[in-house]
Amino acid sequence: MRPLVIVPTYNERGNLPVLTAALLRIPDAGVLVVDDGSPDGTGDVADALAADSNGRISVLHRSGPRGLGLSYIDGMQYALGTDATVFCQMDADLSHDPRDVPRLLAASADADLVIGSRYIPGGRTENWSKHRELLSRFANRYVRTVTGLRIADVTSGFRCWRRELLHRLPLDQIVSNGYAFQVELAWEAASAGGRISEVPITFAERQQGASKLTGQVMIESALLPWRLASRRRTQTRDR
Ligand SMILES: Nc1nc2c(ncn2[C@@H]2O[C@H](COP(=O)(O)OP(=O)(O)O)[C@@H](O)[C@H]2O)c(=O)[nH]1
Ligand SMILES: [Mg+2]
Repeated sequence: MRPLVIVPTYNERGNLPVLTAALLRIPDAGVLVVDDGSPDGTGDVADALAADSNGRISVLHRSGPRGLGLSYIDGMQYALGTDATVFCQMDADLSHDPRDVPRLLAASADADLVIGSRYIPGGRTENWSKHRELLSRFANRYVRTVTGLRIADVTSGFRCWRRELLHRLPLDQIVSNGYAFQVELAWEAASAGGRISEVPITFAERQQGASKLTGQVMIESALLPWRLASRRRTQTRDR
């Protein structure tokens, strides 16, 4: 198995070196940093880490419109051009514990998409405000109700994909630019008949830097499930 961990960054210069050091301890793992021209110089930090990594870290510097979804699409397209067999995705801010990656990778032996889940038994969040946790739980329930997806943590950004599934997904047709991307790609994975499993994780709130969750991102996330539901109706009609 050759895993490649895709890490989107925007202003994560303090967190990134800690994360990559931990990821490089995983045998044969590569890291792809997708930086959106971070004003704090995360891109330069990433380049320095890459130069010192024996080729295990690569960096994609994006320009143009920034966004988590846009970064993941570029990163996944780049990743599919490498010889990696499994692709993981995780936040750079250490909310996702790099020591959990081997557990997700092991689960990918039996699943095309493994999701690190806060909302199955054994999973939890740490140091999150009550408000943030309620928002996240509500968002998950809302997405499940509108789309019919049966995933407990459908907004989680900690995932591992088998190449066979990821390369079949219509990455060039994804409409979400922001966090809604996670929901849209899970939906595409289920539509493609992918086997999806969840493993419990502890999500710890970041200690350094700031969250980029904005009002605009939340509006996109609120509307996307309805777009997905109507996409399903169109697909059913066309069949
Ligand atoms: N490349 C890129 N990364 C982003 C963008 N927005 C957020 N991120 C990264 O996505 C991950 C999750 O973002 P974060 O702000 O921590 O969201 P939160 O955990 O939901 O509060 C972190 O690694 C961020 O640096 C963006 O516009 N572009
Ligand atoms: Mg975060």
